[in-house]
Amino acid sequence: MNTDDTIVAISTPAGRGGLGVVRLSGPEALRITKQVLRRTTGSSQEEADPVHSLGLHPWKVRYLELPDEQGAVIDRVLATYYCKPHSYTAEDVIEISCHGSPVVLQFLIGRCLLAGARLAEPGEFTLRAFLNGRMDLTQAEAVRDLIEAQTLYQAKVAAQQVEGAVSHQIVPLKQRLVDLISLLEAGIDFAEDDVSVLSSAGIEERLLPVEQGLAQLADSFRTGKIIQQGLMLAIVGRPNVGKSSLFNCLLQQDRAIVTATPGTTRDLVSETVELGGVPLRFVDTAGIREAFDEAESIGVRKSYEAAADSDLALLVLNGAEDLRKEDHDLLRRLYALDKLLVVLNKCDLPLQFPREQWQEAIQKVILNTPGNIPPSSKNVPILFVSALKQQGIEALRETILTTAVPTLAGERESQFLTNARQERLLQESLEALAAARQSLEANVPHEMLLLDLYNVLRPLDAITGATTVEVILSNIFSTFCIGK
Ligand SMILES: Nc1nc2c(ncn2[C@@H]2O[C@H](COP(=O)(O)OP(=O)(O)OP(=O)(O)O)[C@@H](O)[C@H]2O)c(=O)[nH]1
Ligand SMILES: [Mg+2]
Repeated sequence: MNTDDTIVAISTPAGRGGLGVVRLSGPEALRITKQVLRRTTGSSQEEADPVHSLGLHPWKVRYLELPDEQGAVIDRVLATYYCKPHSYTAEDVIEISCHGSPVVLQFLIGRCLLAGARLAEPGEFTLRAFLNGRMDLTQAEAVRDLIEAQTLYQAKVAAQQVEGAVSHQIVPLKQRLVDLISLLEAGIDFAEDDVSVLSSAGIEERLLPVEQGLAQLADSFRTGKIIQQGLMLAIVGRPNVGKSSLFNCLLQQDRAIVTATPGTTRDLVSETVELGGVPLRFVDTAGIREAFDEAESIGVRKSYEAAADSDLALLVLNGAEDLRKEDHDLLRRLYALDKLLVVLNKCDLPLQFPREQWQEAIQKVILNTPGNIPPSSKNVPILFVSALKQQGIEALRETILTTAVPTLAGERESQFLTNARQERLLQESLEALAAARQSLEANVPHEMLLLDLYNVLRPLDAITGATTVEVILSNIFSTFCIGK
């Protein structure tokens, strides 16, 4: 793809609106604009400056006309000139705000193409910004995340990354690594000079903060991924305990059918809501029991699958009845999967046991499970609610968030890694770092160790941008007094 020419595109979404914006970027942006727009009729023509014949000055908005081939006015527009290099793409950029009519916008695009512009490829404005050094890859990727954000929280995290939050964490670590590489390279290249050779302990000491920093950032992806992709929560339990009622309550809409007949819900019903900035997909499921017919038995199988696929399962129990065999079974299974949150429903009715006894009874079922349950296990959270009376729902929402996204409350947004590509590269870098450590322990020559360290560096380069040989060379020469 040519990146020296001038590109044009409609920057606002397809369809009709109050405004529609056409954007031009490239060396010919100004000339093309002069060819397609003109001063408003009746405006003073005194300013005969040939360069600014439209009166377009950097950073100024200009009221202009878009005429057709015969000179008739199609639209009156506002044009803004962003002079290079201080524009989004670091090229000359002109933004033309028209009225948001698709035919007008298409006409303007057609005129720009005739005047020598080329239609921009998807993402090309941001690609040019990247190629021209206006932003690094993490920032360019965050622009896409910002545009695609579905919650305000996602937008906030993305906006911080557009500002370079990810790079700000990676670049200093990379710098330490490059410094270490430079030291080792210098030790090899200038062995006969008095450059001191690093000891293994010295190398180890320099690697450690890099490893810790990278590992911490990679870990933050667990939370970042939740912010980006949201969570899936399955609502499971035996028939008639109030799963669909609870589902409707959490969504604040009458989405699933509720009846007094056990076995009402047959299929999975799912809906997404936002909670604390995190998109949560709740899935209502068929009540689990020995099925009466084929449809129900398929429904029950789907319930188990939903529980297995979920990030957290809300096990609904009927507080007005004793625990049954199905409850025992679900408690054990979900606890073993580490996905269990118990919701004791129908608390508006007289409870079968007082609240403390419920805790004990449930804990007993879980601990009586032979096998892999650790004895030190903490109490399972139990929420007492009434889906019918909408009681205890707010506390349930809070518990869902703190259980499923434990790190969210404490961390600053900028510390999250939300991008899967970046996380994979960080893991690659960490693997190479582990290999470097092994080489160090095996006392391999520094030439060999350097190969490992370059393997640590390469994935980081792919995240933020390349470290060239010149950078390492100039680093060597600027930080050491080689003497000759
Ligand atoms: N008293 C009381 N009744 C409730 C409560 N929640 C649900 N119910 C009633 O319990 C019955 C079953 O409710 P559903 O929400 O359909 O139960 P379900 O678990 O989805 O049932 P299935 O889809 O058959 O598995 C209905 O008559 C509800 O009105 C509650 O908190 N208190
Ligand atoms: Mg139901």
